[in-house]
Amino acid sequence: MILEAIYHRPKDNYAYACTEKEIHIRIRTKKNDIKHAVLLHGDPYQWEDGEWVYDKKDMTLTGSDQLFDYWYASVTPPFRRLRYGFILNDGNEEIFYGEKGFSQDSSMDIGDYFCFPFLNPIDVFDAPSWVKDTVWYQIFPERFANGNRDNDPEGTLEWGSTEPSRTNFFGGDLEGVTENIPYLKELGISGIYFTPIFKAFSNHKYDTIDYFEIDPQFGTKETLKELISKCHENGMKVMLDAVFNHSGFYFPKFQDVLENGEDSPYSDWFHINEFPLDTKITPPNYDTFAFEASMPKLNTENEDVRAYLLEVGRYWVKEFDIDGWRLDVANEVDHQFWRDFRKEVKAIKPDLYILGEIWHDSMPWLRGDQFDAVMNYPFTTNMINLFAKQSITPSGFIENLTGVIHMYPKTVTEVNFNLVGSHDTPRILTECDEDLRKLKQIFTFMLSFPGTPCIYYGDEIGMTGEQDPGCRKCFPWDNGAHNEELFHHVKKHIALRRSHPLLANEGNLSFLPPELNDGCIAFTKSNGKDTLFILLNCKDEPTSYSLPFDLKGKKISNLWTGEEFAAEAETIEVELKEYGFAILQL
Ligand code: ARE
Ligand code: CA
Repeated sequence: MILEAIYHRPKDNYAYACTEKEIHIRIRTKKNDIKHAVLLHGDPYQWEDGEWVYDKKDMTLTGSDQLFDYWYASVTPPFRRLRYGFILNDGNEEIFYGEKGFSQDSSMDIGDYFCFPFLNPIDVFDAPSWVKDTVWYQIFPERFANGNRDNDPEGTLEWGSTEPSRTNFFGGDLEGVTENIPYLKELGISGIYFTPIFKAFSNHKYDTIDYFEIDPQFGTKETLKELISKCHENGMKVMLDAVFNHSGFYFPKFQDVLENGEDSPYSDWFHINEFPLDTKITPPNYDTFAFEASMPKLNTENEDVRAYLLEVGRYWVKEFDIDGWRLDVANEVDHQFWRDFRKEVKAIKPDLYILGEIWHDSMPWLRGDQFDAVMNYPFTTNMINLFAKQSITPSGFIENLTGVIHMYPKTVTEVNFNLVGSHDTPRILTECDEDLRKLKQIFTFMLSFPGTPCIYYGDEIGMTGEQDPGCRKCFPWDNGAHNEELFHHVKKHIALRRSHPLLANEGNLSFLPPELNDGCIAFTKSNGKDTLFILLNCKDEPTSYSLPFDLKGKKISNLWTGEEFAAEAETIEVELKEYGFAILQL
């Protein structure tokens, strides 16, 4: 047994309250080392005749990444307190593992067990449950639709007449979105995430001038109200982008510091390293987002700044009834600020969704006191590497994704924001080298996988484009430019996800061993009663996949084609075309 590989910590992704009664415990061991894992658990205060009273529960192997296996058990301690340890067996020896280390037997002092002191309801991770059933659509407002030519900024170009550049404008606005709600409804969308809409200088609006105004190019507060109420009438949530890490260059308070230097009442609103400010040198002599002189970093430790930004957070929730905040560059703002932010906005709307933009391991922000979820870019990378570029194998993909899933509690994974592209990345069809078959598979996987999936505007009709600004083209409203086949593929998957909660966040996921067919990804979702089987052929040639279950006599439905058949033989072969897929109800 390789003891060095064994890891557990009684917090975060390894031990967490899943509901007000249930605690999930996980442990990591070396891959293929342990044959059997048991959780030994009891209440710390329950003793009989001087002996501690405990139970044992078999743990389930929930997956493996490159180096490790992950085991899981769920317990419902009657008094909400838990002491526990692990009995690990590799077929040769059995070892007990507790907080103080390893021992040959489990008769140790109660203080040597791991401790989950008390399940306090307030500490249960409580992301809004509607998110689990939401399919998002990300809109970059300048490029989705121009619904009002009167608000077009000076120099606006003809819609789609040329490639997007860092500085050009095409006139997209909020009315354009409102007009096209029927289109989104037809697709099956249930939430829209808007990149920033507040008054700013650039076409992307990440350089805020006024956090309390809608950019006049996009509309007015009235048009936003109208948009939100129409979205709500049509069963769509609305999430806005909060850019609190930095302001824009033309934010009046920054202009004041530029002008008055140390004498400005706002001199402490930013991180100034030296007065007077020099905007021409790289890096500037004040902290910024990246090295962008036009994006001075806000000092969120300053009380006035905190009060100001918290008011922004509250204002759009209270006055406009938005349903979510996406937080830009969330990992560069202090944790304390985000704790206050959560308290303030959730006090107004308890089921508001708080989504942090973090591209990396985000556990420290996902403990229930800050964000509900993060943008799941590790998911994106693996999706691209497998389905689009084939730079990793199906087994590598399964290992990596298993790692991502075990990086967070299950309660986080269910609401985590899965995307395959955004305004910050090349278009997914471009990543696929414009091979539609690959893109269809990507949608099949994303829309059958746990989490809350998001479609970047136009990906559903086959828009292309490189890294920004190329990925920010105008949505072509001429239907001739839409790939109808792709649109229907996405639409059908969204509908299927809605009618079969097992395709979304119900039940438990388990990948089938990739050795069964090294060109395929296969996984099941099961709630104990029903099981779905999802299969994708990642190869450029047809294949046949033998289901490793005894299904004789069972009725099987193909959810994609609607066919039903009774399994006559013990083994069933599923024939797949190149880049084909199947979704079966077993
Ligand atoms: C412009 C150019 C870019 C250029 C950049 C360099 O368009 O091509 O690379 O300048 O400074 C907004 C605009 C961008 C603009 C940028 C600066 O939308 O078009 O870029 O402002 O003017 C990291 C951060 C992450 C951030 C990305 C961009 O962690 O928070 O970089 N994303 C948000 C928004 C952006 C927005 C800003 C931040 C600024 O979503 O749209 O940009 O408000 C790795 C790293 C990540 C890194 C990621 C992408 O995976 O690990 O940390 O994200 O790459 O670079
Ligand atoms: Ca317009």
